[in-house]
Amino acid sequence: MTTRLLAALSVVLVSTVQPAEAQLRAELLAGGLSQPVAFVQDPSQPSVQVVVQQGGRIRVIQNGVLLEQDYLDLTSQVLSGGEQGLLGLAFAPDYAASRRVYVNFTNQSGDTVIARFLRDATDPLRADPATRFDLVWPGGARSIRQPFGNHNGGHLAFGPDGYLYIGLGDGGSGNDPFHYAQDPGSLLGKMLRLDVSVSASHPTGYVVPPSNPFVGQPDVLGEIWDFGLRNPWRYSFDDPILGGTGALLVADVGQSGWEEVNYAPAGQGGRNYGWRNREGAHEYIISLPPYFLPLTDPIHEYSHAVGGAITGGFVYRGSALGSTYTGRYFFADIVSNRVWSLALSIDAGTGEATAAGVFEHTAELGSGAHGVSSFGVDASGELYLVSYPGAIYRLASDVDAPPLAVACVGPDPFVALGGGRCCNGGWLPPGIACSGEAPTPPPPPPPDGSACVGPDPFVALGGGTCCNSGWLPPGMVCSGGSSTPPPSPPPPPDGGACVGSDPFVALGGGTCCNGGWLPPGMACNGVPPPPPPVGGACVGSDPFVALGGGTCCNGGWLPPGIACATPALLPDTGSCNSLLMEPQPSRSPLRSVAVSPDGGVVKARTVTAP
Ligand SMILES: [Ca+2]
Repeated sequence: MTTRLLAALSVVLVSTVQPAEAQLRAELLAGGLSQPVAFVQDPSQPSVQVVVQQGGRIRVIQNGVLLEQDYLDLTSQVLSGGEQGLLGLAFAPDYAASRRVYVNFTNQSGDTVIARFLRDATDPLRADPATRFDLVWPGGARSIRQPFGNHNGGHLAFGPDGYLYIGLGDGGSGNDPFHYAQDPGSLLGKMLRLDVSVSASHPTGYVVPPSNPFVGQPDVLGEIWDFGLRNPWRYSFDDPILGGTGALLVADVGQSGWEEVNYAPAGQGGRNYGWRNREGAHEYIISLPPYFLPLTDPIHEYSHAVGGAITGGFVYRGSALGSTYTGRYFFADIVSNRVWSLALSIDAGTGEATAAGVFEHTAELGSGAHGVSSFGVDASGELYLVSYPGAIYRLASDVDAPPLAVACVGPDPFVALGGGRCCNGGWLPPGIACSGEAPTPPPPPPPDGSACVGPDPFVALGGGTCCNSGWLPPGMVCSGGSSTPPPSPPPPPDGGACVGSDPFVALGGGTCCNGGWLPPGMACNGVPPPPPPVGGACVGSDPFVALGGGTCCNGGWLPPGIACATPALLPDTGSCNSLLMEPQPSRSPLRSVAVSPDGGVVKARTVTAP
């Protein structure tokens, strides 16, 4: 079976069905952590991840082992507690070469710093604290003023476009009292997009990408990518390197009633996610207008009867959970200790998504669902839970993910081969595994009624094929589309036995010579053949049994009542073949004809092939 054929048989589906229950489990990767808030893959070393602790330490996990030595310790520079602290980290996409890593923390003044460090020049498991450079913001400050202690955002992530995305909360208090999230002159309550691939000596550490959506509008800060966020607590890109779409998903923590997930197709900025004019998809405080319309509603929201503060995760693009979970977005609520995933139904024309099939995983994840402050993804796309009480868990599948419950269209095309297998909506031939399962053995021969009756009549030609209760001669293909040729018999050994029965019996008997039959009278390797029996033996069984029994006469069968004439020598040339096999096209009658020595047909049998 060719790869091409298998590919043609495969059907790619987007799952909108709910996964079976109790499929996932949380495997402890590392414990002993203090208030972890992020788990980030080192892009230069697949076996290394770092864990961001809110108090200021950045830990190293190498090959699943938490190391003693920190990647970086910013404890003395961080104001931590409540929603403040060291909150986010992102490695530059070119980290292996540039050694650049970015962190987001609350400084001792309570303001937000985005600082760049370089990996140590000699130790790949450390950052060099002496290389700190704080990005310089419009107006010249090296930090972003936070009017209140809460709603600092804190996440950092590079997009597929190579730009650094910084999610900032509305500055705090409650209900965004200064309407910052709709203020075009404030960085607060926004998603920012920066190009940080500037030289080491660049005075601000970044430039505004000229393609940012509000560049050229004098009243709007060019750094702004999106408006209307309250406290974006974790966002991610559906990673194209792992097969994702590049979309941006932003979880935004709600105020009084609604937690929300926002979605934008790849490269689609300039959106207004609504806060504080809306909370979730609900009109909220409208005493001041939004900066611009339209407002973009979340693709998913849940009420405070369900949870109290959302933690955004990732679109799953790994393999350990099985294809059932591919493309599902995972998220959690750190207040109610719950974890869910949802399916994304993506419009092929617009790239916009709608959410469907929300499924809760809380019970099956056990303690892994407790206090999820963040999610992480490793180099293979596998998903991790960051549990704020102090542990990292890896998501795993409790059982092999079952095939999707999608029926196959049309009849099984492999019936003639013993029966195919319906796999995720497509037919597989016998013996081919479905979705990583062990191959199933071909089914047993078909039951009576479809099995072929009697022995293979084509043994002398190398062996026939049983096809839908009829025998086909060698070289003919059984209907059903298989191009697999029937097995051919092994060649006889030199000087070996001949295959099948003597085709020259009616002429008096051939000679088996080096694996082939010679007609009567021919010598094998100079050795004369034995003389034929006097009168000649008759071929096969008596065809006149039903009439009372025939007579064998000079090698042929005579019907009852006919006397055998004086024995005579058989002709020494075979103008008539003793046994005639007529290859026929498939679905045509096959005729096996025995011819008497004098040329008369004494027996004819028809086998019908379908
Ligand atoms: Ca919103």
